[in-house]
Amino acid sequence: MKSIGIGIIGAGVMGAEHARIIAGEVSGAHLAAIADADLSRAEAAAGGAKALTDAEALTADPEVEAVLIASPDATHHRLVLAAIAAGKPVLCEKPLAASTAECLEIVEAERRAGRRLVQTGFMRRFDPAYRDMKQVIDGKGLGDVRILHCQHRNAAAPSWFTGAMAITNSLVHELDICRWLLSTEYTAVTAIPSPSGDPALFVFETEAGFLVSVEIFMNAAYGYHVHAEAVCETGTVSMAQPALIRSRHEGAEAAAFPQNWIPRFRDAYRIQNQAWVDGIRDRTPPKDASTAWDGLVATCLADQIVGAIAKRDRLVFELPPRQ
Ligand code: ISE
Repeated sequence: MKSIGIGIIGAGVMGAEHARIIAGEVSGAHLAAIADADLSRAEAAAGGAKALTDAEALTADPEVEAVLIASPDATHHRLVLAAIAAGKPVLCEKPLAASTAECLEIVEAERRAGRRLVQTGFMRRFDPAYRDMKQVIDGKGLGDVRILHCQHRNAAAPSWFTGAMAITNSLVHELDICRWLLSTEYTAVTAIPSPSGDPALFVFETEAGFLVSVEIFMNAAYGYHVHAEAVCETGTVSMAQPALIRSRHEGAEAAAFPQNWIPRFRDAYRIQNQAWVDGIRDRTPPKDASTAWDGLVATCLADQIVGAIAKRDRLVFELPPRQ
């Protein structure tokens, strides 16, 4: 079967990482082109592929059979719609779009196209640690889940990060992964920012009755650290610590934390991208992948949390009718 030509939009940190993965670590596909407003950045990530400045031209290029979007959040809506209009499968980095209304337009456009074209890049669903936890939870050997505790810490928020982005750009991962991990929907949240706003604590209620606690800490200083522990009826299951190696020296043990999420989720990105490519080749999207609807749910809940966080009251979520 012939190799699928992938076009990547955005050559920043994530776009360059996706280019590296598609070119070197994914079978059945190759990097056909990469576009970025900054041509030198696109060229640096392109290897031998085409480098462009025009995202629309990339999507229209006949050698580009599928599009991977890793450009700034605000551009996702327009670029996903363009890929759907061109009939090309699209993997869009989270968030799917900046508002619920924009996500609804995408869900509707995909419905009109008559086939699954959109995958939202919630890569944690492909992370081996989350997948192993889900297997234990679904196996019911520990009984039902009572509480899921999650920590999501970044070493330092980028300079362009706004307060709301702790929710729309970081908390969205927890919004997606916890409903996937626990196979339930959120019903309500109580959000409690610390006096300086960072970290913030969120306690979610779910349809199944489980509680989910989430700490979002954008400036945790010591490194990047994501952790989850499910407390079940007869035991707990949690992730091992995120460092890849552990060293012992002079009576002490040490394990280094990564500075950002890329080393921690390197396997997840590779497995996600391979599953996306395999799904295009088999015309069967990967079973666990986050759909356009899942992208909408995350953005819709995030929007409501941003609107309510200052009030500290319990917020009951509302979702548009499922399409
Ligand atoms: C970043 O944009 C990501 O997507 C990371 O996975 C997340 O952990 C981080 O908090 C976000 O800012």
